[in-house]
Amino acid sequence: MRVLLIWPSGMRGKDWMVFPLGLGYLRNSVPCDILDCSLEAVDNDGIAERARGYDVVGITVWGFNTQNVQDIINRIRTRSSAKIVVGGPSASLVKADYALLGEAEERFSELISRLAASPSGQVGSIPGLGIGTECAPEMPSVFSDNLDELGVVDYDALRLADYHSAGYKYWMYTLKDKFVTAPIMATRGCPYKCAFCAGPALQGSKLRKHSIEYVIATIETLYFKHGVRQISFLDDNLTLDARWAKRLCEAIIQFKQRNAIELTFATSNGVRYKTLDLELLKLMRQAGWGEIVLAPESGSERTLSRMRKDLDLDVVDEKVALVHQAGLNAVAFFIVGYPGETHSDLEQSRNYILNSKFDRAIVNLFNPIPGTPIYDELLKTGEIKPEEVKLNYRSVEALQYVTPDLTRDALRLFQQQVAERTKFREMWLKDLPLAA
Ligand code: B12
Ligand code: SF4
Repeated sequence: MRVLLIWPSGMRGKDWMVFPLGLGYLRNSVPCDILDCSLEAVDNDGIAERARGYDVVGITVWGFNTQNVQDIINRIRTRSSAKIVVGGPSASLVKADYALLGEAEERFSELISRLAASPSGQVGSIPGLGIGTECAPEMPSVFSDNLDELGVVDYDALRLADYHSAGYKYWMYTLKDKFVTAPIMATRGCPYKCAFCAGPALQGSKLRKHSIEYVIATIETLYFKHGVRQISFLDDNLTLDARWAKRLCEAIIQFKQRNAIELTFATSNGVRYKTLDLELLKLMRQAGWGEIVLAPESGSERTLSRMRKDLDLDVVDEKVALVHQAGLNAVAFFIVGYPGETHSDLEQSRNYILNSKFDRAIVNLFNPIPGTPIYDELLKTGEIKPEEVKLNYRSVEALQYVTPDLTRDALRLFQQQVAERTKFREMWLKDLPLAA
């Protein structure tokens, strides 16, 4: 079977790019070509042209590019009889021949084998597989326990060097252009159930980990072969298993000492509070972390409960103090405009942000993300419509959804009032030894 995987246009903005790490794993289980539209200037007709001659075309779908992907699919259909498979966080929102939801390495390989065996496209059932245009498949619930078996990501095949030339930076804003960066995902799965998040649906609720040896080998390749000097762990919860995380930090420290090198790390999606202790934080500092991102998300207990965040705000100050004691900066994520929020909730969040000991707050406007429990809830109540999904986190004007008790003016005012606390301090990581 000739398989083409497409990383569609829309995965790159003015100052951000999403690296196609997922395709790196998929290509380990299914031999394929990759068309990366973030790196190649090709319009949707050009993409359809490139798809000619393939038996299967797979396309990644995220919430913000569903319409674009649908257009690509429609154009491919006019030129080719390839079977079209969609995957990724928002695969269920487009109409293709097959939609394979969630983490997909093993099931994608199974699907390709079955397609090879059945020219008519009768593939039977596979967990999380939707067939045809009308189905809304259920998320699969069981995923591979042995992550190492998914193989080593070939960053050359994903054209990491071209990403660097194109200006790929991830979580580098405090360091400007000092370091060359690359992403790694060391663990998958999250046992929490925050209503605004699609993470657990995509990768399941069980925490699964690569071996420490696997992670160190990847770090080694990134450092020596690709010149990477800062690594971003994309994990939803890198430190959830604190014992494992401590062993990882110790292994990183030894690796750096053995090779007499400098390398910095980030866990930019944040870590949960519960398992953070001083020993772990000090090890992270020693391993090369400069800041820890935490996610209180709101200063209102009522909103936190609606978010199903499972977080006690009293614990937050205690943990921020530990972060500081370990010599790290503390960054905090917040969401404002969450469904059901009132002016009183906003006031509590505002006071919380203004009085907190965080070094910086990142305030995102609430967006209903397809694949999340709150999205389904808002669909059911009729507060949102599925057709148009446009995610944006900073511009109040462009917000698609504003919760009934709030107004755009109130959200704008909130942004102004906390603006001072959201600023970067240029010299934050000044104490970190900088890599050559
Ligand atoms: C890291 C990350 C980012 C990073 C990406 C950095 C990078 N990669 O270089 C950044 C910060 C750029 C980012 C941005 C955003 N992100 Co984000 N991100 C993630 C995160 C944590 C990991 C993504 C990742 O790389 N996973 C690793 C690989 C191995 O997995 P994967 O990509 O999912 O691929 C697997 C499957 O999806 C599937 N698959 C993928 N493609 C295909 C194709 C086919 C054909 C098949 C069969 C299968 C398949 O198989 C792959 C292997 O198992 C996920 C949550 C998560 N746990 O996955 C959220 C997540 C994907 N992000 C999300 C969102 C909403 C965003 C933003 C819109 C938010 C924002 N603040 O702006 C932006 C988008 C960019 C923008 N500004 O508009 C949502 C997506 C929801 C949705 N339905 O689209 C997620 C699920 C988190 C959440 N809050 O729920 N993100
Ligand atoms: S926000 Fe973080 S803790 Fe909550 S469900 Fe998503 S990944 Fe898990």
